[in-house]
Amino acid sequence: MLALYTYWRSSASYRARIALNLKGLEYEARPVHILKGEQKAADYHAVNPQHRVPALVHDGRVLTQSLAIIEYLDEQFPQPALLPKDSLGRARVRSLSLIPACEIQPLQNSGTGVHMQAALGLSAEQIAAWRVHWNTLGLQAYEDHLVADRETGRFSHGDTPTMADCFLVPQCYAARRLGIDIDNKYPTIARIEAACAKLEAFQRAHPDQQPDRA
Ligand SMILES: N[C@@H](CCC(=O)N[C@@H](CS)C(=O)NCC(=O)O)C(=O)O
Repeated sequence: MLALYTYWRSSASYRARIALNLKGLEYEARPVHILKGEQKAADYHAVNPQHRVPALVHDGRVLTQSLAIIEYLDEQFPQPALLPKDSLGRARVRSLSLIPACEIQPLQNSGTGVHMQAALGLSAEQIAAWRVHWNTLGLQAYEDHLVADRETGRFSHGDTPTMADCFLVPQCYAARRLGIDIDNKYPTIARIEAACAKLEAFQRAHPDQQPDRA
């Protein structure tokens, strides 16, 4: 049995939803409304003491951190593979995935914004500019990798979706919400995002398709 603690607009939850769908796995969605603070409630603390989504439950065991969740799914349910067979390929896919995971999303996270406002007194406009800054830097680096590397194909790594695409597409969604012009600034990312959008696994994972959509 699989269940996913998720929030419709959470980019980290969106990554896990894509991976579950690519694997063809059915799961129970357990919404956690992070803007209402439900991630800090005592019952969710027992699930994830870090108070973040997503969290995956598989046969009674809880996993946290989207990258760990996706790698776990790839090991438990190997087909279709989301990581390449070769070490260099796996390193490249992890490296691309970690750009959104480590260099962008933590800096744009809702909890980060709340703290910047409370601790530093920053305005909504200043926080939005901060988020645009880190999205722009990270996406430019991702684009430059795609352009430079011969492994780039129809998707971020080769001609089938990998874990990197599970991270890229939600980051594009977040960047577009911030008004970043992905189509003109990052044409290779835009091409891959469009290829992903044609696949049902990505369509079903989209925030607009989630039962807890506001
Ligand atoms: N590194 C974590 C990030 C998880 C994360 O930051 N989730 C956000 C939503 S995208 C969250 O739960 N934020 C709630 C908060 O900061 O209070 C992962 O990849 O799973």
